[in-house]
Amino acid sequence: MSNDEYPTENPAVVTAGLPYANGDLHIGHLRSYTAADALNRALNAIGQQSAYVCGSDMHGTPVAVNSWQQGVDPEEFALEWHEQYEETFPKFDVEFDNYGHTHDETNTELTREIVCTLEDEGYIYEKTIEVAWDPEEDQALPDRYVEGTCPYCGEQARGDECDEGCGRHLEPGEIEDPVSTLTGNPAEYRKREHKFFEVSALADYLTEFLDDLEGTDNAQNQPRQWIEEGLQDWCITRDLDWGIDYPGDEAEADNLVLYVWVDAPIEYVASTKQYSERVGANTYDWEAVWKDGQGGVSASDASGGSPDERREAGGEIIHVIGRDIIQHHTIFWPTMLQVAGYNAPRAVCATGFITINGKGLSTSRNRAIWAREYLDEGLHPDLLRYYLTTNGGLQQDIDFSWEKFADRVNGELVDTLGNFLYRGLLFAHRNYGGRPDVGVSEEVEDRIEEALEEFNEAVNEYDVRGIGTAPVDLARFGNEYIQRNEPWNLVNDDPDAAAQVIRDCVQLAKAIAVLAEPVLPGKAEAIWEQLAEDGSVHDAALSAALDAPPESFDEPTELFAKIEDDRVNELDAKLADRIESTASDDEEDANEGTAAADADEGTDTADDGAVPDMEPIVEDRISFEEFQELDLRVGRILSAEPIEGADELVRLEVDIGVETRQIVAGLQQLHDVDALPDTKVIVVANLEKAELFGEESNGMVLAAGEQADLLTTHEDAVPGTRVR
Ligand code: B3M
Ligand code: ZN
Repeated sequence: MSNDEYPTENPAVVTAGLPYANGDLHIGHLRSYTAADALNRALNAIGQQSAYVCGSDMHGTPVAVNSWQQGVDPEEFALEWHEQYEETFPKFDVEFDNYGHTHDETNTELTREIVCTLEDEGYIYEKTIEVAWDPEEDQALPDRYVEGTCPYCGEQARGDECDEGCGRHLEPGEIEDPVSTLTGNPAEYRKREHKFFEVSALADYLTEFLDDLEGTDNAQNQPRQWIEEGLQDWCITRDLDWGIDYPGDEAEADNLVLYVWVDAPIEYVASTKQYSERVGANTYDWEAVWKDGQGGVSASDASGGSPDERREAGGEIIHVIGRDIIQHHTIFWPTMLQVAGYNAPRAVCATGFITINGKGLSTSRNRAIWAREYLDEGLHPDLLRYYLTTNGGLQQDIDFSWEKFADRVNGELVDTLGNFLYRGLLFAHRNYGGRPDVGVSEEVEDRIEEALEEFNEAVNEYDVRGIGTAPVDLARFGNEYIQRNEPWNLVNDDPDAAAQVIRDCVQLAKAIAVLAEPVLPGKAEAIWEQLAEDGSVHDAALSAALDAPPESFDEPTELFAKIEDDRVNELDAKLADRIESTASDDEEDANEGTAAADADEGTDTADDGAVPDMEPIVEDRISFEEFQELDLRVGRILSAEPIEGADELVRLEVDIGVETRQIVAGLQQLHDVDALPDTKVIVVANLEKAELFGEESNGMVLAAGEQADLLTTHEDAVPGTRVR
């Protein structure tokens, strides 16, 4: 790793993608905000100075279209949502050091300043392009004002993003067969002059930047592919009256506003600046983070120096985002920062998506778990924080169901964590009035040290799941330790031994509190209080895990309660009712019917009539949910080589978008091995790894029948696309 380990000498900033101020928050949002919050808390715990900043994204068509639909002024509309977010985040203990918004003065000024620098540095040019136009409304149709077909993958796309297909950013005019979302009319094209940022001139810089970038693999691999395919310049203005005006001469700027993706990430800087101004630069210096150590460099100096050199002088910038906005954070944003003379991000961590009961989260269908509704159910925020951050790695998709949620809460938080703490502390209180007066045993001290080391490693690897499971793993050890030593049998016969075991449990409880703080901040504070500790666990350093807890404390209470089956059923029924009453179900049912019919037809095509040697269809049906557990991806074979000594096997390198896999497949006799590279295949990505002829096989390539007829795709689905 070319970067220093955390904690470093430099201040860090953790950011989370800005929510568009246009609707209720749901678990899709909360996933990123809780992960980034946990990461920031964990960085602080290991001694890294770090601030967590964010803000509402007020501009762009996501706000303009929604406010227009409701007949309200976009500013008023966005501010209302902004205020609601400010209230909601703390309820989930998502504790920003600063939460601003993109329409405030700090961001507006900084954005104009940065755009002027891009101009001064010669990276902005004007070009006449054709933009979509609604003839009836006689207005331009930027971004979400049009829908059409993605030119890259053929899926239905929404304005500037292919949200249901390949996920790419779409430039104005790129969407095919555009239809106005205002009137439903096919859009026309009009010529308009727009400003472009010359991203294509920065390909070498970006390649170097990506080599140093930390975070999740997808945030490095996807942009590499885009660079390889050739970077386009980026249109940074829109014909819209909601946004930050393009700076400079009014007449020249011709009523153009900046594209929302210009001013949105600048809010990361603006929000850090506001924090710094509030607490004072001596406490936290935004310029030390975003500009070079000495308070910034001029833009012309900035183009020199590798990203690594520049970053080392500045702070540790860590972005946590959803995977649909990788392109904005690894192509557009770093090039803007570079030309404007700001430091490069150190890490981009891109989280996977969330499905609900196996189906895509859909706000319009009401298929979501809403933040407010979750709280209204009286469920503790830490439960959801734990579920969302530890369900899988950051990159993995999460399928939420109340049943799975309850299983994890009951198994890990109630049975393991809560059970250990309650039995250990209750025994301690009843028999010793608190902590027995002996030292911690070597075994337990070593185990705690090991847990702290693992936690430190997890932080350094941006492994939020590892951060969250650390306290549960320690509690698991605690349960096993108490069970193995049976202090209840020792109290009378061997009081010293009993005191030792309980002393160890009390220390484990304290270590658990410290380790739990990032993901379970509310519950960690409750453990801290049960131990009668001074101050707050939120200020405790990791090393406090080994300091002796107070000698006396009160009788503990149970920290977690089981979520019973009845409650799960009730929550499920409410969710189902809600989705149903939001209608649009008819349409979905119809679609499902078609899919089933297609599958039936499929079995007929094998032969005309008689179906020799066909395996009968397996009788046992699986649920849609079970099917969804298969992670099938489009892959592209990069290389294929026969494996020596194995007549049938070939070793494939397969690009599956998020990463490249080595897969061993029995294709040698049935295919021309040299012709395999570049073939698109379907890969079972979450199959257990296997070893074949000493070679690791990490996944499986799907093929039909004796001839291993490889499954492929017929359109342009890019590697990594999920097959459903
Ligand atoms: N407002 C929301 C999204 O596309 C968008 C993020 C901005 S981050 C600078 O997920
Ligand atoms: Zn697409």
